[in-house]
Amino acid sequence: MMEDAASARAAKLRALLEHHSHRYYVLDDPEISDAEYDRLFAELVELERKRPDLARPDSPTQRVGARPSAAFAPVVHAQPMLSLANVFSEQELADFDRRVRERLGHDEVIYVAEPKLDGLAVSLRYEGGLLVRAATRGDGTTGEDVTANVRTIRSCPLRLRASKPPRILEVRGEVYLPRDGFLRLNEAQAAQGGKPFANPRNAAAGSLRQLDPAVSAQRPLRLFCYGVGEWSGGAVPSSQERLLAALSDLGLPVNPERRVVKGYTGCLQYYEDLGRRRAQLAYEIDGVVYKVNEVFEQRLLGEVSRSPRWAAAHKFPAEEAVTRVLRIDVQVGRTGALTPVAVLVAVAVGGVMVSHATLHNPDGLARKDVRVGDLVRVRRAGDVIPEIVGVVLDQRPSHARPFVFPDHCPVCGSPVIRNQGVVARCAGGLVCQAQRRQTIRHFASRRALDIQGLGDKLVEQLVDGGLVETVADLFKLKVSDLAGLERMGERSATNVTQAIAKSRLTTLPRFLYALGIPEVGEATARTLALHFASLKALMVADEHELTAVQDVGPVVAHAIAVFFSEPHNRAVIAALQAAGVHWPALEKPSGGLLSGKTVVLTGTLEGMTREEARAALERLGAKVSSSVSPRTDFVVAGRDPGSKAERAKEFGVPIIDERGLRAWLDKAPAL
Ligand code: 5U1
Repeated sequence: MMEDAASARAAKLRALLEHHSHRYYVLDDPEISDAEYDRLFAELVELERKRPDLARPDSPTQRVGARPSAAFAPVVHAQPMLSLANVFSEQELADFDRRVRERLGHDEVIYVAEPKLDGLAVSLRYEGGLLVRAATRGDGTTGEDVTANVRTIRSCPLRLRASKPPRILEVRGEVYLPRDGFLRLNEAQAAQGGKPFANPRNAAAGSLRQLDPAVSAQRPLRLFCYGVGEWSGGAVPSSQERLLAALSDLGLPVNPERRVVKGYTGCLQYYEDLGRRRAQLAYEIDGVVYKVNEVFEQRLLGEVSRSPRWAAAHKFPAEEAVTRVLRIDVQVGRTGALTPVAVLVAVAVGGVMVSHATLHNPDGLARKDVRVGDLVRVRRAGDVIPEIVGVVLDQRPSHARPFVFPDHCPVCGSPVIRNQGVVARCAGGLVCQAQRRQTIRHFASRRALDIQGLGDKLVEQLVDGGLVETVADLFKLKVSDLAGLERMGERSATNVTQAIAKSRLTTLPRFLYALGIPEVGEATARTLALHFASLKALMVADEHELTAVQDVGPVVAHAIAVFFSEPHNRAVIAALQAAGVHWPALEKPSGGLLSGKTVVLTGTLEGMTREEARAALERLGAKVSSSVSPRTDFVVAGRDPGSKAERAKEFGVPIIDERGLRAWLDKAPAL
């Protein structure tokens, strides 16, 4: 950025941040989302970092506690911090192992199993061996800077123990409070008349996010490291087992309970053994993590929806509590599905207060025969919605009557149809305000068209006032339509219409996700967009063609085909396009197991020419590149590999030899 431009931008950012801080704090009427605020804040932090001469004592970046979400400066992780997919049963573990085996073409996979701590995920960045930054996970891409507080954790080395440490090392781990520390902390809280923490996880999170590091320093926080984001300079370990050993050698705390296990049986044995010893551990765990050991295989398996396909968290059985049913509500979802929800006397389950539990569908409710007034056992598993396990029948009050499921929608009064398996649906379609509101909220949501300012309250007014019937009507809204509505001044109305106008330029995956096609989440929307490359091609695809898409099974294919065959949906899509909603064209990539992977060939191959190897890799969807970068997925090294292999080592890119490549090419076409 030019000198003057940088200085003008910094001034503009300061003014914007001040303005939004005032809207938020003083007027209690924010105009932008927290994420948007944090983005502006991060931009100013970065600008002032690059140009310290632009920093001003009155800059929002210098004000401690300027705003809760910005009190800890945002930190962009060098590599995203992924989250783990959960498995809750032996069957789900077997399914996970089968998927891994099928994708890798192995009969048995070697995993590393580790305890899953119930703490707070952090990323620690070491440069030249020195701890320079610690950040929370945040949304996985951007976390909060908690360096000052993490530095107070005694087990976290401020300097790595190595004469030649990696140039950059971003370590991932979990900050936690051991059981005795948690008890001591709660005793101290009680002695001072404070509110005790519900569980060690909340206590750890609260301790790490203390504005005053002196307070953090008094909390007995601990750390275990379990992975890396970035590792450059020096040889990068080629397996999870070696990685953990290397981290330990560098002086980082690594859980001694980790084990290398073989296949599904090995995983299960470890899970059962640790489950038996769970209460004796010095810290709380909520399950076990399994990771494919070989880093090369991890790369091949890749990720789906921000979770690695090569790892899973096997949760211990959920915690249960008993409470009473006050009421049973029936909620109407975006697709018209009616979900019975039990409203409960609030109860703590595993440290979290629960006041609602889903009964899933009318059959689920009837099977469990839950009645108003019943005492019920409630279960929470991980982050999923709490559910009712069963009724304490011998304590059923004599006045409790079976719940009669409504045959008309509680929101619009339309008939309820029950011809699609177990699901009950409101037949109201577009007439039903509940469905319309939620369709529009979903369309505008952050991961869909990301229309800022179109919150629940506004959508409710737009739908109930008849201003918006379908999502396409949003693009017809004028400032004058909005300005008179509740909590909407001229200024806010202008902002919303501008945000709507801005959302016209989107991406095909976002657009597909925004349509709210049943069964199509963000990941499927992305896969569909990549596979078909155009909306037109997707709309004309039949169920057979749809099932050819990776991860699309018959149920999803059917839902997509039905959605696009519905004339009303086609009309709304046409209206959206006529209103100017568009996206940049996508190139149609070849499918294949290695699709999206970048591979580099180096050295002399014995059994095939470079060209043959290149063609075979490209048939599997890989991009074959001539130079190694940190983004290269793997390098195939033949005889006398030279500098490319050296660079791969430096960047931590896995290297396979010709035998490894051949094994891949032999197995892969069948997958
Ligand atoms: N022990 C352990 N916990 N944990 C959490 N390993 C581990 N790995 C994780 C997470 C989120 O993620 C990587 C597999 C990406």
